[in-house]
Amino acid sequence: MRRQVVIIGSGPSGLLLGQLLHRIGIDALILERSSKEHVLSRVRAGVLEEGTVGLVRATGLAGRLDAQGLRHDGIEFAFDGQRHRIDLHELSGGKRVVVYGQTELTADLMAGREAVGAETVYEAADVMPHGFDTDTPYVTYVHGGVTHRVDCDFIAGCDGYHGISRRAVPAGAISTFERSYPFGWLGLLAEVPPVSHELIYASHPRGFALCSMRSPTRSRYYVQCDGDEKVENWSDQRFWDELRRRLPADAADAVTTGPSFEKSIAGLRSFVAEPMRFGRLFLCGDAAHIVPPTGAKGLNLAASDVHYLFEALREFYGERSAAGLDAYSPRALARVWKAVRFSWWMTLLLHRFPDASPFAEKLRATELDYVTTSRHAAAALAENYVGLPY
Ligand code: RFL
Ligand code: PHB
Repeated sequence: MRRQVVIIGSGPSGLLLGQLLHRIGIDALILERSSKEHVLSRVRAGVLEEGTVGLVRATGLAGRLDAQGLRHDGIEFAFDGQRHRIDLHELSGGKRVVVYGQTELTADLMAGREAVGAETVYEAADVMPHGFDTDTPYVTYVHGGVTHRVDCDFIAGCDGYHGISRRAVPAGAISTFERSYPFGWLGLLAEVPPVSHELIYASHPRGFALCSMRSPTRSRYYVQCDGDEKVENWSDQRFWDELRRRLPADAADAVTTGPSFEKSIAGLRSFVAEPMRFGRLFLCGDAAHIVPPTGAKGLNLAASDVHYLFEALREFYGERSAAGLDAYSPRALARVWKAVRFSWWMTLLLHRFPDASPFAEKLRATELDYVTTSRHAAAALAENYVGLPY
């Protein structure tokens, strides 16, 4: 079998890239390790930058996103019993974010792919990229007990942090930079109206809490928990009690509780692999970098990587120029590191660190005060939160 591009992974980065390539007549096969149902069951991101929304529109599949996505002009920070609004729209010169679940976006992109008959192999086992340091790369995989080989021009490694693409690169060719944080986020999804029409990022002596949403009737909440915490230890009642304790009284009183239909714990880490290109293998999204979710940047970085890679492939096939491909890694990494910095900063600002010195706590309180009282500091936050330009 021969394809122009093989995409490993059917998360948002693989699906976005596949659809954009399809629209300009470039033939791409997606190989996904899991089943379609499993991919669609993962509850993850919720905040989309305008650039991400623009990319989804370019796939022609933004109908539901445009109709149901919630446009947000601001966020709130809550601490010391008070709520402070940050006017993202005004401070960023007219930009905003859109709240729309990653699960819904994935479903839209998968449906669009199926509608045009573009092929995805689900439950592809032992996927392995080969020969990417030559002009004749290929990918092997096992499906239904049969080993297949696909020859191609390029391989896009869109297979997330635990994928094979990054691990297929010889250790000496890659540098990694990492920081883990000594806590996790326990997330809960429930069919109840959100506590407020905007997101609330709350910093409290008991730990961080986040009030987010998926729709006017569906809420997504998170509380900071210990890194080794088990989800079985958290009844819904315990979660709601803990969430309310960490919010200012007026917000706590406005929380509508109800049975959860999803609860999970995610660890927090920052990770970057450099470079993001190895010959004819290109890493995209979580395969190359991870950010803690505090800045709502993971999915948006996957989208900006896709933007750079798509433009480079378009240029290659359209004009036979490799300039975009050569620039891919430095371009993508420049934006990645800015989002890594912002996500790290938001994480430090809002979480309780178990080993924080009294001095560090004083500085953290001062920074919260500064960012909610200085227009310049708030504008820097807003510029990053709505998304830096591509
Ligand atoms: P994904 O989504 O991990 O998809 C990778 C796909 O590759 C498949 N795969 C393989 N396929 C074939 N062979 C192999 N060997 C394979 N190994 C893996 C996997 O099954 C999977 O289908 O990566 P992608 O596409 O790069 O997308 C990245 C985003 O999913 C991620 O960055 C975001 O979810 C992060 N994130 C957030 N990002 C935001 O922009 N805004 C947010 O508000 C936000 N909130 C979050 C988040 C992530 C969270 N968790 C769970 C870590 C909130 C949370 C709690
Ligand atoms: C979410 O809605 O899942 C969400 C929102 C904002 C974040 C992280 C996650 O910073």
